Amino acid sequence: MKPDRKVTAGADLLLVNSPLKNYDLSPRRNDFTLPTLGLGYIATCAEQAGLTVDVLDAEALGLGLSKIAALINEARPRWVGLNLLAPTYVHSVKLMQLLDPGISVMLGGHQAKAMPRAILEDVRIPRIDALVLGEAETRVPRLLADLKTRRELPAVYWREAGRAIMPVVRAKDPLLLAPDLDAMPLLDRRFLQQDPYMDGSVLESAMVASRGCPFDCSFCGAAISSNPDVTVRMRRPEGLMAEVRQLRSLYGVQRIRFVDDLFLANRRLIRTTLKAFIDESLDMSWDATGRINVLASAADDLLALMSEAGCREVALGIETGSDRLLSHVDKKINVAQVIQAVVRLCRRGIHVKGYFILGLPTEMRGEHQATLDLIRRLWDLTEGLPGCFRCSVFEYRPYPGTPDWQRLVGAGYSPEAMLKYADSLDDEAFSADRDEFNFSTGLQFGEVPVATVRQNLAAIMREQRRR
Ligand code: B12
Ligand code: SF4
Repeated sequence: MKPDRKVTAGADLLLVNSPLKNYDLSPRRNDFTLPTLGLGYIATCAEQAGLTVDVLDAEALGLGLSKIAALINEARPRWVGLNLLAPTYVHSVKLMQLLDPGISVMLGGHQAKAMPRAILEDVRIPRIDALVLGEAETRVPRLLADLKTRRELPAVYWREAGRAIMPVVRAKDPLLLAPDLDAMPLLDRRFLQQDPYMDGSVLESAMVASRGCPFDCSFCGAAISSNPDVTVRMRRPEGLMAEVRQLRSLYGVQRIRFVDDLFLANRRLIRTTLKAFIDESLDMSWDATGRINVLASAADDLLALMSEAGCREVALGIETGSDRLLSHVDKKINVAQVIQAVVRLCRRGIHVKGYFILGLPTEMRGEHQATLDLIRRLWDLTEGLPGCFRCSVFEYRPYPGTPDWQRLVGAGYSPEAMLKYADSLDDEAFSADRDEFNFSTGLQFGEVPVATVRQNLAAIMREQRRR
């Protein structure tokens, strides 16, 4: 815990990020996780509305369930709010069973949005006073102020007398579902456990520059077809720069990590934003996510502008080395574009982190090998360039609320089996910093057996580490 932070007693709302594992049973091996920005934003907005709020990031703190429950019950907030994600759901359920029955329970996050009815009908959960779908900053303060408003608020459900109550309420005010990012207060970092964070000798903070994604990648919980309520919004450069300046002046932050899906994909706003960075002359660097299709064909002067504006590393979803699979997952890119984008960025001195998925549904052996080959090829092609290429490889896991989910259910996979996780590898490739991604459903979705997927994943990450 930050040394000066204790869980606030008697708060209106205590937001809890459930841990990925029950750390009562074995200690956490990571010492860093990105901050829970979503919970931080809800807390910032609720506090501004005059409520007392706290955030307990149990993953960052490596807390086990009994310890979390003890902290909550001792602090006795009026409400507890839990951020449900597929792999942490089971822990959240256990946690709710340990809570003092006098504490009201609010649920939200991607899993709550993906399967609200199943959650409301999950008899293992003792009580659900509000389940909020989607971005919650504007609705949570209203719920806390007066529970009766849950009948008037759009996309808020609950359980009453053992029954799921899911009224259809039209959003009279569109901001209730998609808050105006430029009108929102700047994120109060006191609510974040490990942010700013000292990465080696550089003080780093995470930021969100946009929300929503117009793409429809089949494995992704942010895909547009699964989130028809989400409008794509990019923060205006003035607001972004105000936050950057604040991070610089309050904490001395030297590097920003934009964690949103598409910081560099918005062709309309990106130039103005980059120019704002340059005009501020803040002497800060930043990392961001981008899209291959945009960066492969971007004008040279845009790449030059990125570099001048302090861009250090771009994270790109490459996913696979097979054009057929790229098309199957609806990635809207091809391997030639991947190579073009990576080489162009590295030539400019911008590092690239490529995300890859092994074991995607329908992946054939040759396609699996093509992904491993593409990683090695990108290492070779960028050897000696001013920017470096590195890979971050994951085993495929299907999540509810993704376009893949229905396809897989239709293909005969059971939802229960797809949501059952076990730790997967005991390998140095997964030591400490990647432990949070080291779990698996154990299900085979392509031609390559799961054991081989895991072996190859560990081997390529070991190779990456040695480089
Ligand atoms: C940055 C990020 C991370 C960061 C930070 C995670 C965090 N705890 O916030 C890191 C790298 C640590 C991470 C880890 C994981 N992530 Co992640 N992550 C993201 C990413 C790219 C952006 C999240 C973000 O900050 N969005 C901006 C904020 C403002 O939005 P938000 O977090 O969604 O929060 C809003 C609403 O969801 C809602 N809300 C959220 N929580 C709550 C709680 C309550 C009570 C209420 C009322 C509302 C509410 O209100 C918030 C404000 O508007 C998303 C993709 C995406 N576009 O969402 C994936 C995503 C959320 N991650 C995902 C997953 C699976 C994980 C991991 C489980 C990965 C893993 N290990 O396999 C872990 C979980 C770690 C943990 N428990 O902390 C999935 C979730 C799918 C699902 N159905 O569960 C997503 C959608 C990506 C995907 N694969 O499709 N992640
Ligand atoms: S993987 Fe990236 S581009 Fe694709 S839908 Fe998800 S956030 Fe959008």
